[in-house]
Amino acid sequence: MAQERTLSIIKPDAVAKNAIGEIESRFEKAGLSIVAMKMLQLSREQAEGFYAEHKERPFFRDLVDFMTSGPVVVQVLEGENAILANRELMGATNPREAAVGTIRADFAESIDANAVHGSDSAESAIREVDYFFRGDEICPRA
Ligand code: RTP
Ligand code: MG
Repeated sequence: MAQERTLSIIKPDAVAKNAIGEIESRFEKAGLSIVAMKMLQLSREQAEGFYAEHKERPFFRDLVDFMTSGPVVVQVLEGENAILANRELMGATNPREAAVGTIRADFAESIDANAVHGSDSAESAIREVDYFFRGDEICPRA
């Protein structure tokens, strides 16, 4: 299986409930390596640009309001099949539909405050990693 990189965000709800460490631990225990990370307070412009694919959707304003409501932690995860592996760790978008043991089942409150983001395709991962990190901010494992 190919080594991949994916962009992960710990959203404001999970940061507010002091779940950063537990969530990062799930990535590491699953064999994904954190090769870049930073904490940010997103501006509206940053959040709108990141979620530009959703700008015509009815939930877009709520999504931007939520993503700018407090600090987030953004990280690049690297490992075998990292994009799908991270999506499986996250669980379904709506925590009520998320499988037992997933991050969203354990930490998310609602479809809006749903704890984490993860890139959904190889193309998205490249765009999203580039959106938050310069090349020299990524530190691959030797
Ligand atoms: P994400 O992009 O945050 O990883 O989540 P996702 O792929 O599972 O879901 P996506 O369809 O990309 O939607 C992005 C975020 O928008 C919010 N959302 N609200 N009210 C709604 O129907 C609705 N649908 C989506 C969620 O917070 C979702 O994570
Ligand atoms: Mg998405």
